[in-house]
Amino acid sequence: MNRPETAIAYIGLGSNLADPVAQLKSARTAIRALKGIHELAFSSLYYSLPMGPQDQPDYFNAVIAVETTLLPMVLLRALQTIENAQGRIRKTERWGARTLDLDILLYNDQTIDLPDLTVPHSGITERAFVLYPLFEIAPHLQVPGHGALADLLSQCPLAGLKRID
Ligand code: ROI
Repeated sequence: MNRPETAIAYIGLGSNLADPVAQLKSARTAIRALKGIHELAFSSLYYSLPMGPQDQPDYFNAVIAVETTLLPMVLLRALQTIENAQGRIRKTERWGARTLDLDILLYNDQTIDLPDLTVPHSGITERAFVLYPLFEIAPHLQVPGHGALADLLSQCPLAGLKRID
């Protein structure tokens, strides 16, 4: 039987509620337990100030690299199931606090523009809490449509981001 094709995907993790560090760690465990996913690398955890509304707790962020046989929308649904299992409540307010946010940042070198999924992630170029952990595990990445990750990072202020482990 043919082996299914694999892709390399980068997933951003963020949390600012209900013990964020524990949220990120259990999200990592849940991602690793998904069928059709193999972890390649997990960044340090980062402490970051909220982007968007400031009347919410500070965030913790990380990035995981995986090899996967899951197609992008299947991966997205699997990640949403993990978000929901960890108590994510989707509010109408945009950019509010959340127990767990899992975003597909990159999927191979694909550009995806679907109603529920934009890859590369639309905020990737201006988010220090995405660029720095991504750079830690994949310093030579090219971001489709945006050039070298290293160049994006050099133009992105740290904005209070701190590596914590
Ligand atoms: N701000 C930070 N620092 N980290 C996040 O993960 C994060 N996620 C979001 C918004 C609300 C945009 N702000 C964030 O979705």
